Amino acid sequence: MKLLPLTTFFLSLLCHQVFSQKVTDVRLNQVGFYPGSPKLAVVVGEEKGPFVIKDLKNNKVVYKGELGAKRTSQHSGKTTRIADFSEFTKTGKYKIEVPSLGQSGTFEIKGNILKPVAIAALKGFYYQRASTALPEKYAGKWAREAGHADNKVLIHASAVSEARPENHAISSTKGWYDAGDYNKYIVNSGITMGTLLSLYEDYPAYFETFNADIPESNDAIPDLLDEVIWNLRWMLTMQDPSDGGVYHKLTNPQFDGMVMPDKATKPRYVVQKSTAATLDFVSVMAQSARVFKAFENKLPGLADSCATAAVKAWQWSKKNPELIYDQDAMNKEFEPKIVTGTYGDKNVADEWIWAGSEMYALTGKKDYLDGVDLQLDKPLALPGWNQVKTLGYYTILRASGKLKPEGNLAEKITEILLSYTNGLVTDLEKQPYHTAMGKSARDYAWGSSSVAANQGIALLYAYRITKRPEFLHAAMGNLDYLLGRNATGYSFLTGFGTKQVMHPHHRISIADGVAEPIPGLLSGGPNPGQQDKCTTYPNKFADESFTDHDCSYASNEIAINWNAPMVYLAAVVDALMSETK
Ligand code: 9MR
Ligand code: 9MR
Repeated sequence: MKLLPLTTFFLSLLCHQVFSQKVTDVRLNQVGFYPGSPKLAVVVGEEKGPFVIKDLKNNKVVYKGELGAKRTSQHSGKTTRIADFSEFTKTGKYKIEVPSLGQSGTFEIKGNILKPVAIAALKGFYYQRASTALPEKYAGKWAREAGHADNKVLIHASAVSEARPENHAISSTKGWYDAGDYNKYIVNSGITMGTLLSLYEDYPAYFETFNADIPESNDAIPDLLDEVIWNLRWMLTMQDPSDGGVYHKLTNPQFDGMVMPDKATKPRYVVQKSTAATLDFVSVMAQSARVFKAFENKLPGLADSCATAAVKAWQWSKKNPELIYDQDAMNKEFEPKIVTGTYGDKNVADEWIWAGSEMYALTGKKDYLDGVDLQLDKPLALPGWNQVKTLGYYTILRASGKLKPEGNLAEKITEILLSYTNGLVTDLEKQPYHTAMGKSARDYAWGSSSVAANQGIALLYAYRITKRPEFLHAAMGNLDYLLGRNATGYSFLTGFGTKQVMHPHHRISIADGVAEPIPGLLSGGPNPGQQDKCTTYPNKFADESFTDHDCSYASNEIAINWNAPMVYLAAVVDALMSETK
């Protein structure tokens, strides 16, 4: 008799554990779907179904379906089956249940369902702003003091020029913190800005009514561009006025501790100039010059300043066509030694393609492409901080109507793009999560979430050109991946989903004393490299190698170059799905 309560206790503990583990075995986009979205959930394990959808209002079954055929993951060998409920279009809040197995997180079906996702992901950049306080009015419980004024940044010994000797102080305020750390890196700003500016150029109308509730929200410039300007102003300060070259980064010698920005007060430096940084700068300035021309009366002179900066940086690059940032070599020669993120790109052929394309699109002068190998005989390369040629391709495609490039340049680029995206949409019905993301184990590199998002963008360009629905649907599938339809069961965007990332490697989220991390930040995602050596990874399967622990900078950091394609993907899917509603 006496033992009974204890047995019951253990039994209920056991049940609870089994139940809470199984809950996550029914996986789907934990935010939800447009009425017209394809709607898939993935059931992990040997369970054969059927599945039901229950209305959260009254727990009544509103839809019944059968699970699809068995699929086997190429990464873990695990079994999955698809629950396809695309034909269910009724707005409301629901969960999926596989009676003998468990339930999914909750989700919603409604118009504009992903707009809050796009807005939060853009607002994530606001939370990354350096050199400013974030008042409660905009930052809510994540309000914080100003950090990193960066108005007295020192010239590192590697970066001296005649007018700027060692330890000379320059002002290099504003910009976004790169990631979980507080440094500001030009190379990574390059792709980030390129992605956000392209989003504006591709879908300007959508941003007329897109309010991220930032201090500039009422200023008659789209919030997307207001946010971009915060980093643009910083980037402009990173050019040495004497020769047009651009410093590779602005950084502490060593990473700060896990403290709030206002407590991180160690000296900061700009280090040597590099061709990768300078060409990325050219691209961003040329694209900004184009975009801000239309806002001349609100931002007098900005477009011209950007154009001038772009030309000067281009000229420097012509004189220094391959000056690689080699941090180890630099540290052998100069003090203090710099050990923060390197972004040490050893091949700048792709930076030349991007910069040449942006200058061409800005000026209409084809000579900017002369002498640049456009690599038209090579396959598409997915954009990443060290691979930017495709950003140039996107710009040529966008500008081709206006500029009419000679020969068949736009046709050729279209061919390269479609050959890549046709590959992405092939054999989806064999994939364990029915996503383009993860077909190849190589997709799971450091920052794999940005691979999913950038594949999504490529698919959206392909959709724009061909109007073939499978491209749009595969882009949406990758968005579903990011929001929970994946082998970890997590939604990778902080603040969203029933199984949220709570402990990103992000100094502000760690140090601010608020339980929830800063919202709208995209976690890096699975990375079997496990370079952080955290001991909390569940296993080494490529698609599961993720740990929601703040030790994990290799799988659970956040970064601006990952957030930008998230903004793009969510915003464009919302723009397109709201049109078709
Ligand atoms: O916090 C740093 C993170 O932003 C970087 O991505 C990562 C890799 O460069 O490094 C992190 O800093 C760690 C450092 O490399 C080693 N010591 C512990 C630091 C904090 O975890
Ligand atoms: O995103 C970068 C990844 O591709 C590299 O493999 C990794 C190691 O060099 O660095 C990542 O970038 C980090 C940067 O160096 C410092 N800030 C945090 C970035 C994201 O982890």
